[in-house]
Amino acid sequence: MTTDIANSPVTVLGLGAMGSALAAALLKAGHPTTVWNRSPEKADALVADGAVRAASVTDAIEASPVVIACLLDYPVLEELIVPAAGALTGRHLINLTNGTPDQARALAARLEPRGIGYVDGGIMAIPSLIGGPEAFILYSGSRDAFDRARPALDRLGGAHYLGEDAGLASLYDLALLSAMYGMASGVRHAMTMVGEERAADFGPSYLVPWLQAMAAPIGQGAAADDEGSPLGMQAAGLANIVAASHGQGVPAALLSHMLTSMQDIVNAGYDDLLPPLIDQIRKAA
Ligand code: FVH
Repeated sequence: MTTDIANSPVTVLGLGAMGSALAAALLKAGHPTTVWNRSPEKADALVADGAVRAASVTDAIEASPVVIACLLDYPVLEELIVPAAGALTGRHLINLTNGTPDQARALAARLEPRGIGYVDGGIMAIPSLIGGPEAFILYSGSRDAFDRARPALDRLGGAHYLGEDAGLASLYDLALLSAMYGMASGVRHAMTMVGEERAADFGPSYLVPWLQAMAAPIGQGAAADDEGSPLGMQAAGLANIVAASHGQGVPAALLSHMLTSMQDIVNAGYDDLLPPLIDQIRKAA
């Protein structure tokens, strides 16, 4: 199928929290939208807004040149689309289901010989942000499929194409999520240190502005912790955080681990934290 797909039909497979948000954004932008979900009642609100409910995965695929899948995981995705691969031939599959780089590459290798343009995507947003300025989505895989689907993908959030390697979007997605979980664990630790009664003020007044300020240098190519902050000074400060955490009755396992590795790095005479830290993490793995 080689039609120009600007404002053309799009199918969404999977209407969980995220798939429903994607379909709603496409409908709002005026794309004729066909939807399919295992539990069909999840399509009710979208159908009321103009979506077409398909009776089967194959019917859903056949309705549109671009098929967006947003399911729980790869086993579910494969269980649904592999039997319907014949219908997918000549169409473009944009897979926004979370998975690993290897899963994405393996699926691309299975589908591409069948004439299916495969693009893997990593959604960097929560459902309520889809279609808004804060949402962005990473894509990699078939450039042709990405270009053809682009008008629809632009409706979902900023579209960033990373290259023909189908695993790259997943790699970046999971790396970004790992940073988010690292930050979340630090936030929980900080909140526990100050205690429940102070957390309501501490969070918005101090923690959020502090994290925003510390993120800014990363955007300029520097690690948040390297500018004007010698490692020896940081190691001493980290030891104080560990001691204060213990003083507050808060276990500091993660920080103790960081302190040990930072002290090792200082003792070894490094003045740049990142390369030896990456080496240490790789060795531990
Ligand atoms: N929600 C989020 O904030 C994140 C943001 C970043 C990207 N993730 C990924 O998006 C995928 C879908 O996430 P979701 O939030 O829509 O997840 P659920 O609401 O749990 O919906 C899951 C859908 O998968 C369907 N499903 C599950 N098992 C099966 C199965 N055996 N056969 C067919 N479909 C299945 C489920 O159907 P139903 O339960 O409604 O019948 C939903 O459509 C995910 O990869 C996130 O990591 C979201």
